[in-house]
Amino acid sequence: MIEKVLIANRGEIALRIHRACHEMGIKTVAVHSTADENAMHVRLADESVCIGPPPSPDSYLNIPAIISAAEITGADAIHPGYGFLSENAKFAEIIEKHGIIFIGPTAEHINLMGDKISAKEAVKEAGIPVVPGSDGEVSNIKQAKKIAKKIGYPVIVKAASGGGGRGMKIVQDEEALELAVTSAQREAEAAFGDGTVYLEKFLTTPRHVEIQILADTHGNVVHLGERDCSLQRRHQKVLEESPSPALNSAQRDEIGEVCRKAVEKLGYRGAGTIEFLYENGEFYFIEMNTRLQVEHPVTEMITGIDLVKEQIRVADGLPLKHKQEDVKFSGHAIECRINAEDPFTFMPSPGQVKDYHTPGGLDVRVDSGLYARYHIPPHYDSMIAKLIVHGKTRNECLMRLRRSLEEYVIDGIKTTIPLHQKLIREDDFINGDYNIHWLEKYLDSLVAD
Ligand code: MV4
Repeated sequence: MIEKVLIANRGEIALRIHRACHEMGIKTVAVHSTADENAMHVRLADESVCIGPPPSPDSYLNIPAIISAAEITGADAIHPGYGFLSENAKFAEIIEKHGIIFIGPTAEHINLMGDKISAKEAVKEAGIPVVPGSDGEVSNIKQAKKIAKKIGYPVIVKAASGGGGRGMKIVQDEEALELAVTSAQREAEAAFGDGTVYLEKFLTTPRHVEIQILADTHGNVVHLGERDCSLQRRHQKVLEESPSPALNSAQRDEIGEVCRKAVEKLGYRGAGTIEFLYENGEFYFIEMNTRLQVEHPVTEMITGIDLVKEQIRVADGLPLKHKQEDVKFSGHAIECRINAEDPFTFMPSPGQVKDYHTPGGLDVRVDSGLYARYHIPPHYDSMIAKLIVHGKTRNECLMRLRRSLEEYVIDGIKTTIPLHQKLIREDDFINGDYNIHWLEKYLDSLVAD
C-alpha cells in the first residue's frame, strides 16, 4: 500500500497533490530548490528535501537527486505533477527500477504518446478519428507533394518529437512546401535531436477540445467529458471551461465513448487527456497527454471526482471508484490561469506579494501556493494561481467568476487578473463564440485601439 508519496514538483500542483494524499492518510515528501525554501509546498509537506540550486535542470529535473530523496525518506511512490519530469519515460522507468511506484502511465505508453507519429497511428488503430495527413514520416519532397495534393492545401508540417505547438510550419501552396519541410526537419533536429516530420491538413478555425480519461489496471476505463481550451496565447492556455459551449450531451457521449473504448484497447493506465481539434462538428485527434493537466479542476468541479486520488488509487493497483454510468456531469466550470505577468504585454512580473486575499464562497476554488509576503522566484513558470468557479449554468458560473475576480487581491506584483476581468465581459466569450485564434486576435485589437 502507498503510505508515503514524494511530490516531484512545486507550486500549486504540489499543493494539489499534497491535499489528495493527506485526505487519503498518505504522508508527503516535498522536494525543492534553494529558491523554494519558503514555498508553501515545502511548508505543508510532512518532510522536505533540498534537491539543488534554482535552475530547473539542476533541481526539479535532476533525476538522481529526486530518486535519492525518495530513497532517503522511504517514499513508496512519486507523483510528477505536470511539466518537469511528468512525461519523461526514462524517469518513470528509473523510478520503477528502484522499486518505487510511478504515479502515472507505463514508460511504454509515455513513449508511444511522446512520439506524435506513433501516437496518431496507435489511436487511429484504436478507433479515434485523426487529422488527414501523411500517416507517418514524410522524408522526400516528391512524396510530400503527392500527399499535400491529395489532402488539399493549406497543410501543416509537424515534428514527430514536437508537441504543444513547437516545430510547426503552415504551408499555403505547393510552391512553399519544399522549404517548409526541409526547414522543419532541420529545426526539429536541432530542437529535439530528431528531424522526423509529418504532414497534416491544416484546419483553419478549429476549437481545442480535449477529453479526460481515467483507467485502472483491471481493464476499467471512464471518460470524464471534455474541456474547451481554445482560449490560448502562444500555445499557453489562458482560460478553460467544461462543458464546451460547442458541444451538446449527445456529442459528448459519442466522442467520450470512442475515447473510452480506445484507451481500453491501448491498455493504458492512469489519467490521460486526448486532445482534439473540433471544426464543423467533427473531431480530429492531435495529441494525447499522459499526465495530469493544469486544467483538470474544471473536470473535477463538474463531476465531483478527485482526479489525483484516482491516480493514486490506480497506481496502487486499486480499481477506479466509478463506472461510466456513475459519472454524472453537473453544471458548468471555468478556470482562469493567473500569471505573475503584465496583463496585456505578458511581461513576467516576479517579486514580493504584499497584500493577499483570496475569493471564497459557494463553488469557488483557488489552487495556489501564494501567501502574503511570499517572494515569487524568477526561475520558474509564471502561473501563480488558478481560480476555478462552478455554477449550475454557464451564466451562473460567469456571474460567480466576475465577483470572484473582483474579490481576489494580489498586491505588489502585476497579474493577469485584469485581463480575465475584461475577457469574460466580451460578447464573443459570453456567447461561447470563439476558436483557437480568437484570443490572439482580441489581444491584437486591444493594442491597435
Ligand atoms: C494543428 C492546427 C491546425 N491544423 N493541426 C498547436 C499545438 C499542437 N498541440 C497542435 N497545434 C495545432 N495543430 C492541424 N492539422 C492548429 C494548431 C494550433 C492550436 C491548437 C490548439 C490550441 C491552440 C492552437 C494555436 C495555434 C495552432
